[in-house]
Amino acid sequence: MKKILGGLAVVGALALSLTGCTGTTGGDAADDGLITVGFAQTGSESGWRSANTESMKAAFSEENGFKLVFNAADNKQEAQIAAVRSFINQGVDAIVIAPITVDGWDDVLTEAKDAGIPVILEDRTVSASEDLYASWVGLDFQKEGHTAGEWAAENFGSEPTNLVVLEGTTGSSAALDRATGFADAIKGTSINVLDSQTGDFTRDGGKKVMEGFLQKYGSDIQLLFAHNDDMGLGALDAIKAAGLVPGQDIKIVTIDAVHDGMQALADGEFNYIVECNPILGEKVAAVVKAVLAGETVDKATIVPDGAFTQEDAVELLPTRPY
Ligand code: GZL
Repeated sequence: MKKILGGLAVVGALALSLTGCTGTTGGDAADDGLITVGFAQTGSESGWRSANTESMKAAFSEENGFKLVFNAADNKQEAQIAAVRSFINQGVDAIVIAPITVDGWDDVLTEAKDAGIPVILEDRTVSASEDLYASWVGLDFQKEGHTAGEWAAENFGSEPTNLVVLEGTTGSSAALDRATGFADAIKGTSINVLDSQTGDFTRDGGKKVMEGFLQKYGSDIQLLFAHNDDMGLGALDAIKAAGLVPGQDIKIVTIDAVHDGMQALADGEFNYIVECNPILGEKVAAVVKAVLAGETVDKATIVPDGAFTQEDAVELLPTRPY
């Protein structure tokens, strides 16, 4: 009897795998009717990242038809690539990646393609060929940088002004494109870039690099551009420790508009913030479902951003969603 049951078990498994009900690769729903999605997040480096993760987990819920396998890579690309390989081996139905850096993705994206698992990028993007991913839901980082640079040019471009820059994660599309946009906007003005270094998008990184800038340039620094709020918030500690008043002695422009950044703006410690919307979950989930349904999707979906003054922050802070 045992032998026959074993035989029946083999036939059963064969039938299941042929009907694609085993959650195998190729976009079939898992046994429980849910779409299994592996999400490779960068890590938890900033307030923006926390809001983005919260948005993604809310959208990729069981109520919405998903089983989410989540990994945060501690801002290390090799860990993020390992997570994607693990998703491929698990035979998920789709993979979502918030790629830490633009380069280094061709091999693992090719492996996902060969396994028949579609990849959707969210937030940042990659330099790999577009045929290696189904779609990207993100933001116009170059425009964000340009908007910050236009504010700097309009307010400080006519007089010699010394600027320092806290760059985001080296090699990330957000840092690369924000730097390009900002530089374009201040070209031909009297703004002089004293120094520019990465703070890796973290508060601690921003504080440490700003401490170094202050030791080197002291009160010669008149303007700070931080690629995200968190590095700007870390810089506040360094500026105050140096006996200077942020927002007055050193004017500060940042990008993101997360709650703590908008609070610093309302308090007069930041002078201008360009928004970078982290609430991408619903759009990404809709793209995943469309791709798995075989629908044609746009290669890129860009979510719009705003920009805020100190007066805007006082008015908007009470009702901001993140
Ligand atoms: C931008 C995102 C950046 C944020 C940072 O879309 O990739 O990474 O600006 C975050 O706060 O760490």
